[in-house]
Amino acid sequence: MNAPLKGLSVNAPPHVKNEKLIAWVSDMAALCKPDSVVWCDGSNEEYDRLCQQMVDAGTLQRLNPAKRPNSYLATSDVNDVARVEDRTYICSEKKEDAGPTNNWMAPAEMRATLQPLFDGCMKGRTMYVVPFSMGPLGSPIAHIGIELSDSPYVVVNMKIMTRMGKAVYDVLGADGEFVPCMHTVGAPLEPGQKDVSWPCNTTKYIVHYPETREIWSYGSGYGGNALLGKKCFALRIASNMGRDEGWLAEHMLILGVTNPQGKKYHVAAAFPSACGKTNFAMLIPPAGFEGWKVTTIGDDIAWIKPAADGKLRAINPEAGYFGVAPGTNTQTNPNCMASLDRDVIFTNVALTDDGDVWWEGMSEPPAHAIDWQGNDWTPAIAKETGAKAAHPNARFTVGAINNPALDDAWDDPKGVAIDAFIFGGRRSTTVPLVTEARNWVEGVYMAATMGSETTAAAAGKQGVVRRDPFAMLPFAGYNMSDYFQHWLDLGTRLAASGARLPKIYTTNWFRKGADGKFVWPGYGENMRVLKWMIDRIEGQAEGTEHVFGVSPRYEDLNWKGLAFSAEQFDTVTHIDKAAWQAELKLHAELFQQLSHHLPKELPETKAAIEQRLAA
Ligand code: SAT
Ligand code: MN
Repeated sequence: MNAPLKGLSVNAPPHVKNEKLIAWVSDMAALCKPDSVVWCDGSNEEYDRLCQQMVDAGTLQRLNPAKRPNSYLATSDVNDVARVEDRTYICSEKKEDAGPTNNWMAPAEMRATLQPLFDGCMKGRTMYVVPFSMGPLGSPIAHIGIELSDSPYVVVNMKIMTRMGKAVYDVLGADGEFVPCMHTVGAPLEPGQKDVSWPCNTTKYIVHYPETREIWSYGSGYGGNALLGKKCFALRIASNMGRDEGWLAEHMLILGVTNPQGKKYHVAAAFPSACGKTNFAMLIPPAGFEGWKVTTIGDDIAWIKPAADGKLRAINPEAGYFGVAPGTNTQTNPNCMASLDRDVIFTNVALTDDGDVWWEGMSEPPAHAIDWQGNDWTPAIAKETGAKAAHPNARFTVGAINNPALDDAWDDPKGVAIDAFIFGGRRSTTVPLVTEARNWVEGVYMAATMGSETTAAAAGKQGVVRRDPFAMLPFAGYNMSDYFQHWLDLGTRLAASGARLPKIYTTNWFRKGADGKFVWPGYGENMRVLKWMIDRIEGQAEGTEHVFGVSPRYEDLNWKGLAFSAEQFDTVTHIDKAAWQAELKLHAELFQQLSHHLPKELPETKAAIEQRLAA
């Protein structure tokens, strides 16, 4: 519905009954001064129309329908290819509530900074009103957001990534709550000015006001900077809601695993961005695991609320996957490749001569392609210049319903009961393949001290180890130490209610051998580790206790169907005393940085590990 602006009237359609929403849209339209306001309905017609409009504008290219039906390629500006963590702010009233791991500015100061940037920022453009539910519509675990954006790319991605559309207004009603998500690419058009294919601004701000639960994003059209339901709402704002209301918003995939007897378990696993969460969530059990089944509930974010029975019930607040393309292939993730057969928006991959897509690690390189920056690309050029066909953070956006391994309960408003948590970092040394925490506190310690080598998902240098507590470093919307406390408190509360707490594990699939190559085969073979965890939950598997937990011995894993020697197993599991002494120094540095409100249980656990290490 295209509503030309008359004064400040934004012509809300009759099914929008929420006065607060209408007033906010009017205020924002007055501030941003778009040419028109469009209230999105989430229909397929709307999706098709906007995609066609972007094809005409050069933002999207339609892929060959014979190869990739109903799919598009978007290529972004070179300065807009990843999340910008140094431009991301948590603007709580008090600095200490944002904590030392977040950029902070006082809300009043930030509002004064953003005001002139947003003033007239949508001139010459359309402001889209995008209603969405994070989580199944009407689920007691779900929440509603409204994103205002001048990017049609954002609208079509939000349709795939969330439950987006008219039905949200029925749940919202006349006085329901919503999180206001304000987004602009920050590229107003003067009358007659020709648009570019990927408008954005070199100035970028990704801003969260936790107390008033607002998001303001300026200058980027890419991924987590612009699809505000994802990291901004479902993690940074929702972590604040969770702390206040006693639940968890986590950077976790959720999977179901069913054993040959038909018994089903649910696991939530946290890994930093671009560390294989989508692969793990879509894992296909390898040879030797006949009768086992893994199903996907979510691949990136989990909202977890304690139910009346003391169980932790989780939903995936999203409805699609915004996954990393490079490295994805029919060996590493066959279910993902099948999901991408049709109905996909690819961003920053290469275009082949037959109108299909290609990225590094997908298959044999094509003889020629157009790279993500629009240049000719051939294997020879790549060899000579190192040019990548696809950007390392190239993405696909696809609906969960395309996933052949989608769990039957993925859309269940009640969520699924979590049996285990996994925390996994990307470490080439030191951290063993898998360790079970002996209790909740030890598990929280493992998660809190997790380190990981950085990836292309965020702008900046790749491959340096940084502490990434709970894989939430760029996503925790409040003081990290208070977040640790929230986890500890939840454990105490659940235990007091007599509930059986989920077990907690850490994993590291990424240890390298002397030759610099990964030793653990990963992908489907991770099932061997997953089964050990399930057996532990059932009290049916042994392990060996060491300084910071329990790990399997070689004979505790099922090796049927895989040639992996005891020596190789030792390379990925052995605990090097000197390396751990150095590692614990890094934990000490982290605790120093987080000393404000750091729960005492964490240094106590560290002291116990040190004692065992010294013994
Ligand atoms: O760009 S996103 O933030 O959505 C992807 C990621 O970092 O996992
Ligand atoms: Mn992520």
